Amino acid sequence: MKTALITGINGQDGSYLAELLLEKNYKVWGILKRNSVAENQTYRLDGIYGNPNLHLEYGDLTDFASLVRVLQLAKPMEVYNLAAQSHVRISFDQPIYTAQVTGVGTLNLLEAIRLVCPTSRVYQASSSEMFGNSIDADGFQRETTPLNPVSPYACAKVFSYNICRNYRNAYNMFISNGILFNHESPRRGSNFVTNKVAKEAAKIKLGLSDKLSLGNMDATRDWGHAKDYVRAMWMILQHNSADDFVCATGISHSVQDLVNYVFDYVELDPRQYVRTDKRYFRPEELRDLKGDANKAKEILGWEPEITFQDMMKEMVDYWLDYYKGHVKK
Ligand code: NAP
Ligand code: F7E
Repeated sequence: MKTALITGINGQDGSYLAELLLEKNYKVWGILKRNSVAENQTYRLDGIYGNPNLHLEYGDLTDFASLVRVLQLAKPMEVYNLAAQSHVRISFDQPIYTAQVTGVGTLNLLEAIRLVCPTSRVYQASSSEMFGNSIDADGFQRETTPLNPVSPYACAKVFSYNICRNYRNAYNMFISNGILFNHESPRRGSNFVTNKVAKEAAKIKLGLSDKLSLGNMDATRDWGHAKDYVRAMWMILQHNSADDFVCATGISHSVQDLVNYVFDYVELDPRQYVRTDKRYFRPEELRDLKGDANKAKEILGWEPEITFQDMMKEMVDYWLDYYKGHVKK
C-alpha cells in the first residue's frame, strides 16, 4: 500500500487529491492547521472523513517540529505540499505572513523531509502567478518563460520553486514542481473571482441579493477544473524522474467574459447588478495568463477534460442548490 502525506489537505486541491489517492488505495496522511471552529477544518473532507485509510494530524508549515513529528509518524512515499496562504490580494495585506507560510514554510518542509525521509517523492504546488507579466511572443507562458512575480504571494512561490530545484540538485532528492494555472470548483474559496461570481449570481437569481462588486474586469485567466489538476499532481510524482511541468488549458477568458457567461446561464443582465469597487483591485496586477501544457501532455500524457463552461455551470448549480437548502455546507 502506498503512503502519501498532503499538506493543506482541507483546502480545495488537498480535498480532491485525498479523494483521488484513497480511490487509488493509498494510505493518506494530512496536516491540518488548528482552527477554533473544528468543523471548518474538515468540511471539504466530509465525503471521506472516517475512512480508515485517512489520518489527520495537526501541524503547521511554520512549525518545523510539527512537520518532523508528522513525517516520522507517516513515513510517506509521496509528499504533496499544497499548504499556503494562497490568496493573491490578501498577500498584499499580509506580506510577511505570506512569505513565512508560502515561502519559508516550503523550506521547513524540505529540511524536515531531508532529515526524516529523504527518499520521499515531493510535489511542490508552484503557480502561474510566478510568471507575473512575462509572456512569450506567441502569447503563452510555459516552463521556460522568465519568472517576474508581481505580488508578495508570487514572490513567495518563486522562492519555493527555486528552493525545490536547489534541493533536487544539491541533495539528489525527487522534488517536482507543478506550475499550475488557475483551477476552480465548487470547493474554491468564495473570495476567489470564479466562485464569488457563481455564488453572487445564484443569490441574485434567487432574490437574496441585488449587486455584485468586483475589481479588475479586464484581467484574463486560464481557468481549469481542480479535479483535472490534482490528477496532474499525481501523474507528476509517478514519472520516472523529477521535473517541472506547466498544467493549463491553453484557453483564457477575461473576468468580464466570466461574468457574462455566468449571468447568461442564470438568465440575468449583468449590467443591472455588477459594479466595480476599488477594494478589489490589487496594487500591482497580473494582467494575462494563458498556459502551454504541451510538456505535460507529451511526457505525462496529461490533458484537462472539464471545460470552463461545464465547470462554471457546476459551480452556479452548487450555489443555487445551497441557497434553496438542498446542500449542507
Ligand atoms: P486553498 O484552498 O487556499 O488551500 C490552502 C491550504 O493550506 C488549506 O488547507 C489551508 O488550511 C492550508 N494552510 C494555510 N496555511 C497553512 C499553514 N501555515 N500550515 C499548514 N497549512 C496551512 O488553496 P488551493 O486552491 O487548494 O491550492 C493548493 C496549493 O496550490 C496552494 O499552495 C496554492 O498556492 C497553489 N496553487 C493554487 C492554484 C489554484 O488556482 N487553486 C494555482 C496554482 C497554485 P486552512 O484552510 O485551515 O487555512
Ligand atoms: O483573481 C480579478 C483579479 O483571486 C483572478 C490563486 O489560486 O490563481 C489564483 O490567483 C482575477 C485577478 O485568482 C475580483 O484581479 C476581479 O486578475 O480568483 P483570483 P488569482 O489572483 O489569479 C493562481 C494561479 C494562484 O496560484 C493563486 O493561489 O480576477 N478580480 N474582481 C477579482 N479577484 C477576486 N479575488 N475578487 C474580485 O472581486
